Amino acid sequence: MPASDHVRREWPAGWHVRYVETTGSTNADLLAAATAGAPDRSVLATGHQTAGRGRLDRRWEAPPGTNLLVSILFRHVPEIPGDLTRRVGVAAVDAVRSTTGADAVLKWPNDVMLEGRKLGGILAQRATGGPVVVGLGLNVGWAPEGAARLGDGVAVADVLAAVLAAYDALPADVHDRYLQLLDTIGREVVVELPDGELAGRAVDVERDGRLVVIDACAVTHRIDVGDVVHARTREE
Ligand code: BT5
Repeated sequence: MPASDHVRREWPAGWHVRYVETTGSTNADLLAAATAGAPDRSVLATGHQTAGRGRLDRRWEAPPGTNLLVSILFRHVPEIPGDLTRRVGVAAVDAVRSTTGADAVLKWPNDVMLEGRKLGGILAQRATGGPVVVGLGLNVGWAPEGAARLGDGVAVADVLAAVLAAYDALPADVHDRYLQLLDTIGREVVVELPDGELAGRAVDVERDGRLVVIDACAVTHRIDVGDVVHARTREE
């Protein structure tokens, strides 16, 4: 996102948006800022990350000035902290739809997907003392091999403004909307777990965020952490 886009823009009320040209990771910066007293709904966007993080210590890649790279600090943490992550995921999908018309969806737990390819990812981390930082990377002008992007005609700052506005417009209880947007439900999936693999049908997500999968022996599994591969087309 060019700095000029940030400076001239009016952001939705109540969000404290800051932009830096380059940094290590906006999540890491905002976690530090949280400890130093940054206000609720602080938003840090950058044009470039030198150490962008994915989940499970993976990397998040984007060349300078191409994509949305942003983190949001939430001081009011709900009973189920994962609700914040799901809210940002739903807001990201709504923002993509409103700014481009593209039919984005979610893949469990919080990947933003376009036509079966990853368009964006979310990483939530908890700061010392409880506040939560939710980071969103969304491919606008660039995507790695096999991933999706929105395209050159889309302004990164417009997408960020749309994400914040969409977040403001969410219902108090976002669970049903999350389930509606979640392309994973009803699909045959393979879940890559920290200690192996599980194949089965994804049938639900519980309120605490766990994915419910029924395997071939009709055993029900509830999964906290994993990567889902959609094995074949959903049977409607
Ligand atoms: C995620 O992790 O999807 C969470 C990504 C969160 C990134 C944001 S950017 C702002 C904030 N600051 C940070 O430091 N992070 C957050 P995960 O599900 O683990 O996906 C990571 C994997 O996706 C990598 O191992 C790559 O295979 C792939 N990947 C990396 N960059 C990508 C990109 N731009 N688009 C699609 N896939 C990518």
